[in-house]
Amino acid sequence: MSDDSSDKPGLSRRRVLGGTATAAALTGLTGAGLGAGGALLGGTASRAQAATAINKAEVKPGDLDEYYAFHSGGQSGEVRVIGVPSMREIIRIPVFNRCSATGWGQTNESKRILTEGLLPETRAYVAKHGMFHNGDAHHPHMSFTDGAYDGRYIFINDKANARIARIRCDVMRADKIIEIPNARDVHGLRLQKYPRTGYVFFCTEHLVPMPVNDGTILDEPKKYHCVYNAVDGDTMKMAWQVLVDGNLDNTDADYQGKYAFASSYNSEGGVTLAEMTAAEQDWGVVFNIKRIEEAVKKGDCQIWNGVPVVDGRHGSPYTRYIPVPNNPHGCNTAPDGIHVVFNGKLSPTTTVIDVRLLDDLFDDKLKPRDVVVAEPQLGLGPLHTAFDGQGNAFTTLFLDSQIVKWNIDLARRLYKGEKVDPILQKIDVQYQPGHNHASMSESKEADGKWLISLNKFSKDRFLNVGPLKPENDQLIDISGEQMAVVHDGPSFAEPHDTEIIHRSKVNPKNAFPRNDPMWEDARRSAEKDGVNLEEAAKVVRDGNKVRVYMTAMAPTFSLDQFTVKQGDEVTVVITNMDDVDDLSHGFILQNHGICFEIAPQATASVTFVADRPGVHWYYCTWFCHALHMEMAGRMLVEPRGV
Ligand code: K7E
Ligand code: CUA
Ligand code: CA
Repeated sequence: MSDDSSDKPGLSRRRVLGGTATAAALTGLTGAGLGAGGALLGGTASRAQAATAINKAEVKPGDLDEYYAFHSGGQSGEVRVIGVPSMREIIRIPVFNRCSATGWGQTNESKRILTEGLLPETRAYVAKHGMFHNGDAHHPHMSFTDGAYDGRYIFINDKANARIARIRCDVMRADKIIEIPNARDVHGLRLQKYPRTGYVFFCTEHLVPMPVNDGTILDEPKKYHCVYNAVDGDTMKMAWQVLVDGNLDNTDADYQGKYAFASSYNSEGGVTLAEMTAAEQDWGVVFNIKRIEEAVKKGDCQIWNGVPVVDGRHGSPYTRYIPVPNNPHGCNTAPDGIHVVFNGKLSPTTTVIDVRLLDDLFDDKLKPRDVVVAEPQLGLGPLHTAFDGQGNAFTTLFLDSQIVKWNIDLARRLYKGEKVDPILQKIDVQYQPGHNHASMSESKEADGKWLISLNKFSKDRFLNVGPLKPENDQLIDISGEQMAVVHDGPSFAEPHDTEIIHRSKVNPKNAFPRNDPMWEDARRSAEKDGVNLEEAAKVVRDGNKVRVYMTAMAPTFSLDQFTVKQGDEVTVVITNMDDVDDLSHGFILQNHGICFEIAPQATASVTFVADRPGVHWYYCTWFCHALHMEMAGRMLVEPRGV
């Protein structure tokens, strides 16, 4: 261990945990090293091996990556698209945030998507106090058909404001965002794998009064609840909720379309750290999808704010609670379609269940702990597990700052009493990993090539940028016997989760289809005004509302000026008639806080009040032509009363 260990993040984190965690959970914590800080090669991988791996990770200028990684953006509210193995950030997809470059959160098209799925009381709140411009995006997951990624959508949660979003992979834009009734947050999110997505499953994490949280119940935690949720991914409408005991954290689903799983770290139903860590064990919850669907159909549920809510607390036919030590976190289904891993967090173990035993569990032929088939001791702070599709698992050890590679079959044999060691290798990562993800890992096509470790601290790994440091997304070659770290990638607040998906699965378009539903509103308003969006160069006055229609075609806007009166509510609608690859235009209106992007063949619009008499230039923001600087025009605002 290095000599400056007193200020290592891992140790201070341990101190935090040490305050209230149970003695059992802390046994051995103080002896744990943080890993040899700065060492490129972890564990036992040889230097030669690592050099070959680094070679493999090189993507030469002009060459394309083999995989897309979709990173969540944490509290930045966005999704980022990364190329693997180069780890180059390729683009950002604004989702729950406000994006200055694209105008997401400002254009009428994005505002409709951001508001139409809000619950009535939230809509009233934002109408009064302004739009939410933040989100806490944790779990991006691509839709499945028959257990394989199908390239249609990425779904992602907003833990901050209880929303889930759907991103269309054909254009890499969010097209639906909904707020979840009866809850105050959304954390773990995974998708139905079979026969297809299908359901978007997700957890609510923080206990709140349900179904009404209006102040009539305040400091009475015994009356708080969490629910497990299913949304129909095609319609983005709530399908059902299941009331549970305790809280829920992360989730996953099986490959048979029968069961979904969630971890709970707060079986105690506590509201303080001390209460939430009081028990030695919490649980993993298994949800019986067929039974829940039947209950909804035959009405064995209550309707809370329009959602059928099935009572899945202890003793119900809809759930089973499997005791799991201790404040478990990640919940991961293996690509073998058989094993589900709950990661112990405060316990140095992961708990593995076998989905083939679940029918008997629900028929009460087995007890909850009978479906546990392995519980290997892996190291300190296991949070999440990824898989290589060859029977091996890779678990992040937050406190040890390591990834541990272990074999599921060996872990089963150890559990049965054989003298075997399931741990194949431990490798240091820098530092403190949360999620990890292996290429194609959450699908039946897991291919065991690359692993990304999303580390929460970068500390000394990059040039010092002041008190706020980036996270460190490390790329690890897992194709050989031994893992090797091959790349450090700084990233801004804060990828929690990622998916590495082969490029053959993702087929984005180079231009929007002209009839895209995204600007249906603009098209309808244009039709009413007798304007053809594709040829528009027209100002339509309607009382004090003015609609300005123009096209953008490098290097001109079809209107190089328009005149309005002070106080007019002005809507500028622009259609990009260029259909060349990579030819976006943009529109900035000076001194009005307005900027948005118009992708090839897209229409985008913004509405504002022209309350500043005078000359205001607008100009194109996306470099589009040698005469890009000249792609501009003037808005002339006549003073009121003229
Ligand atoms: Cu572990 Cu939100 Cu999946 Cu963070 S969660 S690490
Ligand atoms: Cu159009 Cu720059
Ligand atoms: Ca607990």
